[in-house]
Amino acid sequence: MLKKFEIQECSVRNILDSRGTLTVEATIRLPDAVGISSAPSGASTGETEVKAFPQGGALSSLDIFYKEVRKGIIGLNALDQSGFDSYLEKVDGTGNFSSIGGNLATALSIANAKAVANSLQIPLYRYVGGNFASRMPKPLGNVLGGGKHSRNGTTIQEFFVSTQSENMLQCINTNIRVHRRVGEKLSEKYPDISIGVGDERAWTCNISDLDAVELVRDAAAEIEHESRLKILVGSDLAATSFFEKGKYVYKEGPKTVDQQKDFVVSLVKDHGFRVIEDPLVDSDYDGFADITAKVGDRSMIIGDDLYTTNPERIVVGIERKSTNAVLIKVNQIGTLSKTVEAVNLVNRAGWKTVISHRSGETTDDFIAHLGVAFGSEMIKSGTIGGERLAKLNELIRIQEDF
Ligand code: 2PG
Ligand code: MG
Repeated sequence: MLKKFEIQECSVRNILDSRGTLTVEATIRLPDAVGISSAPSGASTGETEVKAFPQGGALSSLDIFYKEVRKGIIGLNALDQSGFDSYLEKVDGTGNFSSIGGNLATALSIANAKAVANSLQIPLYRYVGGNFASRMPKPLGNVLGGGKHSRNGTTIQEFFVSTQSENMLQCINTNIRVHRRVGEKLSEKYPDISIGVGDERAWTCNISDLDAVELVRDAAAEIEHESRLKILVGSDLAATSFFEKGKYVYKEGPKTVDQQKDFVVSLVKDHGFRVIEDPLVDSDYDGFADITAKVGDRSMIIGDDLYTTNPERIVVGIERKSTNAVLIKVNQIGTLSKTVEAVNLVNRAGWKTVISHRSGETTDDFIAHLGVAFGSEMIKSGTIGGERLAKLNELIRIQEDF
């Protein structure tokens, strides 16, 4: 092993995420470089994602780290990312990080990659993506929503937009213009209803899901007309969160499974939605396939809770043609190596990846780098808010390299 990449020291601490919830930040020290990273947390977490924290929560991740994990990391070869990640899996020993916590694993895994990139004096996207990483993902930003990200919002978790321009600043700024227009339209149309923002700073307001569909669609069309840029509209239904006893229970009333599928198809066919995430409960691989067969030629159909970035679940989805795209979140699976395995499977199937933030974020910008490294079609990272703009502004900087 080159002495340059031998891990000298490793430490972790609790920091706070954008919801004010404790999470974990890790530091890896090499002889000539340091890597620091922190892990975000979800609110609408998938059933099959790794456990973010051990029993006892974020505080006990620290105890476990200093008692059981740290010693084995010191002396490892940081350049051997898969060896590093295998050690984390081995020391956890449960297969779902429930003993050390997926957020501890994620922070360590990414901190290790950052330390190597810093030591090599190249950006993280170049280290992970190699010489051929050259594609900038298009920002996908949440403008209106509800679900588990706010109270009394829509049943559907997110309505989002993605401006299609080669200029990153223009993409980000135009998504923000749609966000602003959605806010203006809400106050014009519903002067008596209070308006707030959810965890990701999308607007939230007690209106029906169908009213939200129309409002976002119209706001995007106006900004599309004004900016002369193509704007894709879509939605993360996060349907598992309102699936109860075989029905999709909207605040306006329940829908049967067939009605839900028809509704989603009409979002694409009648309302022009071009990005659909988690339209059905996260066990219904075949239902997803029905929707993909009907409108997958016109729209991205993305699995998030369906796959939880888990290679084994992605293989099943590919076999059943469930979707044509996969949402990628490192802390759903816990290590960079497993994430890369997931991305490679998706790419080999000819599908698209969308790298994503979590609803509770830190200011770490590593997903901006991974989105470029993976050649992702889009990066889902909100529209406004410091922790969201940390990623988006980093993409503006990265674009200067191309
Ligand atoms: C999602 C994410 C991010 P959470 O469902 O895609 O928007 O939400 O982090 O709460 O799982
Ligand atoms: Mg989702």
